[in-house]
Amino acid sequence: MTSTATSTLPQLLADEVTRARRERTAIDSLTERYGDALDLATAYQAQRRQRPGALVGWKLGVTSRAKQAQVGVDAPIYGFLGPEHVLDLGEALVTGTHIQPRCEPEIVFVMGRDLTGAHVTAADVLAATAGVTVGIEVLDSRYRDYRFTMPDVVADNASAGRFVVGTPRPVDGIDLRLVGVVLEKNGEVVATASGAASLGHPAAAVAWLVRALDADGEGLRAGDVILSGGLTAAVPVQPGDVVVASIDRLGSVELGCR
Ligand code: 0L1
Ligand code: MG
Repeated sequence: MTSTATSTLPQLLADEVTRARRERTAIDSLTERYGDALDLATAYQAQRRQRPGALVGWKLGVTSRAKQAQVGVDAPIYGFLGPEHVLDLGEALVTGTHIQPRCEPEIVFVMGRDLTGAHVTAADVLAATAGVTVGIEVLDSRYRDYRFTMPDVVADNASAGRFVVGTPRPVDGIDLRLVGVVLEKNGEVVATASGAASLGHPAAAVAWLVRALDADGEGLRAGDVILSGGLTAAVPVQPGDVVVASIDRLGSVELGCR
């Protein structure tokens, strides 16, 4: 464990969140303890210290009104996706490996080429996209009862847990604002939305991510998988649950829990 005498605040925060994740024990809001010292820039530094060597991609968070209302944060954030977050198609979610998992439907982009820049637009994102598909993100906040501030949740890698994605298809001819989204749990429809729920257009959400990364001299790489933001409120899951996300033109993906 890192000692307070020798560690910077971002490292202390990263250590606390990492321990909570490893021990599957929820912690109280870090903002309550660190106050104004835990600003957004410090939170992103803490997040960066948790990254694995190689990334699979990125996730947008809190991009829809439904999500903002659910967690009380009112602006988008981002997190990283590493190999440890990937669930294969047909692989069950073992809920006991998480603290308080919740599932939400996502429109997923797979990048066809690198994309960087401070002025990237939704059109630029679509031009750089190899394919789009449906996904389910499993969230798992390390904060008790999902009670957090914006810096808290950024330091916790935007509640990233696991994710599963369908088969990408070309985006040509699909208006991602208009695609209908249905989230089912155990055969019942629990939430609906359209693609426009994520910052007006899922590609606009990805453009926001590119601009945010650019501020730190980073960007998207060809092959990156991007979760463009939960389109509905997230639904809690427990062993025995089956969650299905269906998105018009993009297909369906199913996740069983045990
Ligand atoms: O992907 C998301 O929208 C989640 C970001 C963090 C908020 C949450 O834990 O629901
Ligand atoms: Mg999400």
